[in-house]
Amino acid sequence: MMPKERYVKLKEYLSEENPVFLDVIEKYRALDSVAHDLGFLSLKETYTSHISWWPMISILGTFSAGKSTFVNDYVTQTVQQTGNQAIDDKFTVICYGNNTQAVTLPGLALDADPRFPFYNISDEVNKVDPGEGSRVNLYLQLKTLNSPKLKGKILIDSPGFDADSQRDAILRITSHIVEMSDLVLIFFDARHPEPGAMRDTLKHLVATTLAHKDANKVLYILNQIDTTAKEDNLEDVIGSWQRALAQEGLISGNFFGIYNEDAAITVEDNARLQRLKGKRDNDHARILERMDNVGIERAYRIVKTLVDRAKEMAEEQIPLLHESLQNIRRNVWWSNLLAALLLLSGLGVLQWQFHWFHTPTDLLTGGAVVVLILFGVHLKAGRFFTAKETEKWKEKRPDMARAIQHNTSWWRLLFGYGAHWKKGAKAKLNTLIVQGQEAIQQLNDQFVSPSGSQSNTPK
Ligand SMILES: Nc1nc2c(ncn2[C@@H]2O[C@H](COP(=O)(O)OP(=O)(O)OP(=O)(O)O)[C@@H](O)[C@H]2O)c(=O)[nH]1
Ligand SMILES: [Mg+2]
Repeated sequence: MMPKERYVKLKEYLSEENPVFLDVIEKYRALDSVAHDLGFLSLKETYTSHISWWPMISILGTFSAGKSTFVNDYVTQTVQQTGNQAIDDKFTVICYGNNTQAVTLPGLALDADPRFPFYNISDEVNKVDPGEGSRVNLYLQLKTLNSPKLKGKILIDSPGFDADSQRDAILRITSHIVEMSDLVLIFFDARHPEPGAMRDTLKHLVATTLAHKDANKVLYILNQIDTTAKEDNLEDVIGSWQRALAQEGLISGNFFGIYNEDAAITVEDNARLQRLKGKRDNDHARILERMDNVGIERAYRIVKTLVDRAKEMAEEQIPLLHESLQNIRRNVWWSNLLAALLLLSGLGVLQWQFHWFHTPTDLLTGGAVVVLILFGVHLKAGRFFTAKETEKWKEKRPDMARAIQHNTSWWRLLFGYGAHWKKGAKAKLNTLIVQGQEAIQQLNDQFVSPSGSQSNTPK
């Protein structure tokens, strides 16, 4: 899909949801156009395909913690298998579909579809685990399901996380998911009251989420707290779990304790049951509220990503590109100068020894030949130094490599880039940053009541 069609489609999908998006899509378009001009994006690409326009909830956690059971309960259908040994070996993206039966599609469907947050994930996976990207079907699948709960959002269920036996590909996908999600639920399991055995797993999950700027989107959920009924030690278990998290650096956070009523053990003691149920009902309701409001978080994320992208381009990409182009240009000019000196001194020697040039026509012809040769040198040197600089970036930053190629035509290397090149782009980006901040205020006006408390319902 070309960017132009994509803008139209996105507007079509999103305008009903929130009129702010119409504006935001235009801003993405403006950002794309700066990137197209500078060459950071090819004309076929658009930043609108680098983010998830769907509100996205991901469910991560230790194996057999009850992730899939929770998902099934949420969508009120058995879409995922559950069981007491490691069941899931893939990330499953679950979204709404019209079909009466749940349909499972291979990971390739996600990799190739720009509407989903895994577009081109195989490239990402290849970067950390060469060759593994082509086996994306091993890691990902898509399920569509006719559940009203899923309308307008996607859910991701994941394989049980085990830091010891984790492949780079899985780690890469996990951090990609945390990055893209509006809400991340991390499940732990109260059957392991001594989280020591889970230390590495804990460490990794907490590190991945702590590293994230937007920590509020991560909910830490101790699941299966019904199992504490036997020894009646709910507080102890919660306490030791929170201490274990604190040891990994997570001091404050959104902590919850829940269980699934259908999967729970039978609790004979009615007082214990009521206490557990009280905790569960309260925490479960809070989790569901966050899940239901994920559309709001998505709106902020989309605008924030725009602002971050614009800042990155202005503060990082453009200065880097400028420096690279200056390098190339300097080297090309030195080559030109050296070639000119060599040529002129060579001709000087010839004239002195053999008296080649007699008439003005001779001089003119000689001059023309010199200019031609110098032009040839310019082209060759341009190509040589451009290739060298491109090579430097190719692996790390394909966007830089592309932009260098884009900005090194022979005439640009000869006459420079124009004084307005950098200034113009930066001015446009600064406008976008300011407008993005205004859009955030617009969202605040919609979602936040004047008293400052979250009203959570769009006007
Ligand atoms: N007692 C109790 N058992 C639960 C609860 N939730 C799930 N279970 C059981 O725990 C087992 C594992 O549940 P799953 O939902 O498959 O766990 P998962 O996290 O998806 O596991 P993997 O996909 O293998 O990582 C199943 O046998 C569930 O019936 C709960 O709240 N309490
Ligand atoms: Mg599962």
